[in-house]
Amino acid sequence: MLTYKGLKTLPAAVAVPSYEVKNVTSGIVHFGVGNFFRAHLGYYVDRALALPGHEGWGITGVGLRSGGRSDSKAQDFLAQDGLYSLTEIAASGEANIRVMGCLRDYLQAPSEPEKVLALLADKATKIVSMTITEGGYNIDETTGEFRTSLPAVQEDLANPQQPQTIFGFVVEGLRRRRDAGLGGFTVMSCDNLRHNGDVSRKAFVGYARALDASLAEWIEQNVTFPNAMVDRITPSVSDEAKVQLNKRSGLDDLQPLLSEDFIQWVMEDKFAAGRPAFEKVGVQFSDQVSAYEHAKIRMLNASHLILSAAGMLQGIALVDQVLAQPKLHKFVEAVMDQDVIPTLKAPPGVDLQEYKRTLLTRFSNAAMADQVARIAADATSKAQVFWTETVRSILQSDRDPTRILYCLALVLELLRGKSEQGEAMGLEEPFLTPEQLKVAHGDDFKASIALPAFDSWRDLLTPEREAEIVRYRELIRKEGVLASLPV
Ligand code: CS2
Repeated sequence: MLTYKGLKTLPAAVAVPSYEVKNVTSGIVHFGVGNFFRAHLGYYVDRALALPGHEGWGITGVGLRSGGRSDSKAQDFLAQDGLYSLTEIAASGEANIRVMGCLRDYLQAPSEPEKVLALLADKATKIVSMTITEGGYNIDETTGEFRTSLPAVQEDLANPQQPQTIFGFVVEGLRRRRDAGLGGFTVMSCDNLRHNGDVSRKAFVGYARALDASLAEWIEQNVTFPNAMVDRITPSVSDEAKVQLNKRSGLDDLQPLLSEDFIQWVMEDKFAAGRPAFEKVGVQFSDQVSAYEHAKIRMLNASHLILSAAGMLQGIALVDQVLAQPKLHKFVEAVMDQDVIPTLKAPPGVDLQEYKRTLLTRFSNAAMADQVARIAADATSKAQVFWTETVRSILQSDRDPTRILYCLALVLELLRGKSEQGEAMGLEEPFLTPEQLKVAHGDDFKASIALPAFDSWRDLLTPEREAEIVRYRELIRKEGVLASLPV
């Protein structure tokens, strides 16, 4: 097993931390210790820990769930002294393997809530970061406000000292800091949202305001919420893939991780309580983050969702295999060329055509074996976050709306939950109510267009456009995805 003690005797091809892992303490608390976090923030922090004077910037991970896989993950992290291996594989097949020492502790919030709160209130904690998914910020996409009506939020508001949600934990931690005369920290979202810092501010301050207006004001003054664009394709690792990764590395890692070799993080330099020298390890600081966010979300994530919806319907499991179909390749490229790029402002120094070509190469990286099911999960939140600006720009202009209307039909067919072969897909839609799920699975085309997921462009859906979406749905069902693609 991978442990601190065994670090010195690992296979030569595996890079190990050049810093003394044992001396590292936590300055960052991260909620949502998934694969993306471990391959992205974990990667940058691991590099930063090798810089002089950085031993206070380790990470304590916090899991918000307990039971089943959450428990076994927690046990694995603790058994391995927080160490894990990352295998990066380029589209060319070239691999690079390293052991990361950045994760210094792991807490499960449901069973150790006091420990989590004490850590948040500790002055050593300077950054609280999170990967809680696009839908996890509990923002009403139409009003842009935090939804206090959610039952778990209501419970936290009624018992703020025994929180269950991330909002409850972070705000109670901040209350304790304020009462102890300490300063705030930086709340750093690492999720794929447009303006993820601004959205986090809305969420955390919105929750605090519902609890205590003066605390909300203190948070506004003492906590910063930098916006950031995060990027690295990080597939899920099946048990079989774990065996393969360990075979390749020669390690016996309980939680081996795989990612592409590409990585990017563009962030605003707004840190309330200091930060590692991230600029020395490849992070780009910029005051024009939103241009990068828009390009990444509207090109990468939006295309990913198209490929995944198509793949799920076709019964093709992997992104590179979906893209290998020339018609789908052509369609995704046409959406980027004709619907996205013309309505997008290029980030400084970025050529969007070049960016598109790089994306297509990244998507075609077969070694990732990136699962369409991973990307299709929570498609209703993702479609809103990744597609809204493109859908609105096209439907508001006199450009041809064909491809966009087809994409809307595609996502509705995905939500129906049945592949072209008639098989149930087992979709994960954590934010749909049982009634909404019933509508999504059903055959009433009009009712499904009325789902709240379509609210962000509802005003632009004329009866003709709705009829076009329905027509495409019928066509997809009759002829299948490939034959019905408008290319
Ligand atoms: C994917 C992302 O889940 C998704 O929707 O598009 O996880 C994607 O792999 C990352 O954003 C890449 O940076």
